[in-house]
Amino acid sequence: MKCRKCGGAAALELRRHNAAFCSPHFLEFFRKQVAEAVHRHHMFTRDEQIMVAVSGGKDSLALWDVLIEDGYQTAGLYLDLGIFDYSKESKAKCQAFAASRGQTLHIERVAEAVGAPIPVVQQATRRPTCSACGLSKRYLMNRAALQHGYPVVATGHNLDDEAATLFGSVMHWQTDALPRQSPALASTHPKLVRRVKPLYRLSELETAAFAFLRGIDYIVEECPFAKGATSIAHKQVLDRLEEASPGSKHNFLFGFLEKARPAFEKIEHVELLECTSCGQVTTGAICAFCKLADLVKRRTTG
Ligand code: Q46
Ligand code: ZN
Ligand code: ZN
Repeated sequence: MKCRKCGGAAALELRRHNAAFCSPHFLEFFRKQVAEAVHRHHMFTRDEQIMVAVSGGKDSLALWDVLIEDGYQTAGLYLDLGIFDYSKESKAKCQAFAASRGQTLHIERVAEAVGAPIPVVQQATRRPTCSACGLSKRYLMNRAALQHGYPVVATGHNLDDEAATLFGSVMHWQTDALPRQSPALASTHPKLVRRVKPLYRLSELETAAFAFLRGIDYIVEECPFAKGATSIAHKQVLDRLEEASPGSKHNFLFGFLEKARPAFEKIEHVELLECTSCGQVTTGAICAFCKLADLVKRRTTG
């Protein structure tokens, strides 16, 4: 197989693009896809400070690497979920990455904000671990960005993640989730920062290859709670489709973004209020995060 660009020996075949690249041209392809995402969705400018949410995994560290190399002003945000050794190791990877590139890494401890680490939160609430975890992550990302003055948070969600989330929302016809499925969510309130996903055009395999070729030291193990998550089952279904017909994930996600999403967008108009307890944006009187923290407090003390 030959590189599409230079005709040299290809290191990687991208079936959905019907192309193969040598290592340098794959890195170039990857960076161009990120630049295209940033440009197309007006994600951020070179004058803005970008907060990159990093988990220590390949996707978020690959994203941070691309943005640093491209000359953007960035800082990392690591959310310490308190999930046993997984959190310790992933934090160490983020700290080492930030130090090696001379970048600032902000760290937020979930245990401090919610009152307990995620495994204890799960026991206290008896709800699926990922639901309390996801809620806490979204809340703390926004709060940290506001506190430190970043107008935008970038996350490492890739094409596989986005296609799986869309699949889950469609499976259950969560029509309120569909308009929020987007590579870039604008700020709709002074206390909500923009949220962007510059890797949405790149597959998990491609980010893994990029991280490997760039020599990024990331945590390979997944969060121990990921195993039972339904999103994994959705990913497996899509993997089988992709295997049989390369480009399926891309067509599913991009077709939705271009053709279907606008229809759902129109029906979403919710009034945004400020939580009477913490001041963050919510649709009720007390935000879901404060309710969670209150529940954890009641169930873990007393
Ligand atoms: S960290 Fe949290 Fe994920 Fe672990 S508990 Fe679930 S949501 S799987 S991306
Ligand atoms: Zn080449
Ligand atoms: Zn609140």
